Amino acid sequence: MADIRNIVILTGAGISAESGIDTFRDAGGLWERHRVEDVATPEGFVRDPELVLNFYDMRRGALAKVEPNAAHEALARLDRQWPGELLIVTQNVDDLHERAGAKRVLHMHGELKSALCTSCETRSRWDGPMRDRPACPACDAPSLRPDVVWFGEMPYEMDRIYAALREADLFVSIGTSGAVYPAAGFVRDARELGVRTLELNLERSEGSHWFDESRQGLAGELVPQWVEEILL
Ligand code: BJW
Repeated sequence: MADIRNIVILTGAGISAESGIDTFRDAGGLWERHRVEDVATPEGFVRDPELVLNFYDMRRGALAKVEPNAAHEALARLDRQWPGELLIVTQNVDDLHERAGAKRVLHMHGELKSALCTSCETRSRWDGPMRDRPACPACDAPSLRPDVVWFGEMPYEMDRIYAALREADLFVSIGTSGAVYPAAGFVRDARELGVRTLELNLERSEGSHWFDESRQGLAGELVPQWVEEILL
């Protein structure tokens, strides 16, 4: 590991599963109980805003009942102690990386605790519900939507992510099925750039064969083990 200086870590729903947050595509996951087209597309929001606002109000409210787990804690420790560049790119809209203490975190699919105004496009910190159509803190219009990235929308800060990948020596993917692009393509982007790649996931994912190494198990066990190894 002595030759590794810069690290990009991609996290997905699997890292928060042991905290009690549902994943999307596992048995019993969110997409078994809610139609993606209804709750995670701009068209679904236009069709039935109340359904979508309720879905995200429910998930925002559930955040108060969960805590970061050993995997979030281990990444926060890595963030504190790693002397090189480090970027935790999370697809998750929860705030568990931050609550564990990680600072170098980028939410490529947005955040539950953020509101996006469809009138003035301002992003505002948001803790409460949205179903009662509160006013935008910036322009006062009752036009807030969840500040999350739905299918067909552009994820946040792609330039910064690709810049970090270009400078990286190691790319680590944790708890993601590799079913959703562009995140699912990062492993191939990394390989083309000559970056070493490691997957930590409960089971082999759709893109496991692209990784130099793939370890299977619970994030709460695999991530602390890997952090111990890399900090040695
Ligand atoms: C554990 C564990 C434990 C469980 N320990 N592991 C055809 C081909 C290619 C692309 C497309 C295509 N048609 C359309 C597209 C584009 C589309 C896409 O990818 N579609 C696919 C369905 C094919 N993508 C988009 O539209 C994106 N935008 C876009 O592409 O813009 C254009 C662009 C072009 C070029 C460059 C850049 C941009 C936007 C995607 C937005 C995704 N949004 C969501 C909802 C966000 C808000 C919300 O949370 O509600 O993001 S969908 C959902 O999936 C959410 C997640 O972030 C994302 C990924 O899911 P994730 O995290 O991988 O969860 P799961 O459940 O799938 O997997 C969990 C894994 O954990 C499993 O493997 C378990 O085994 C494991 N696990 N417990 C360790 N304890």
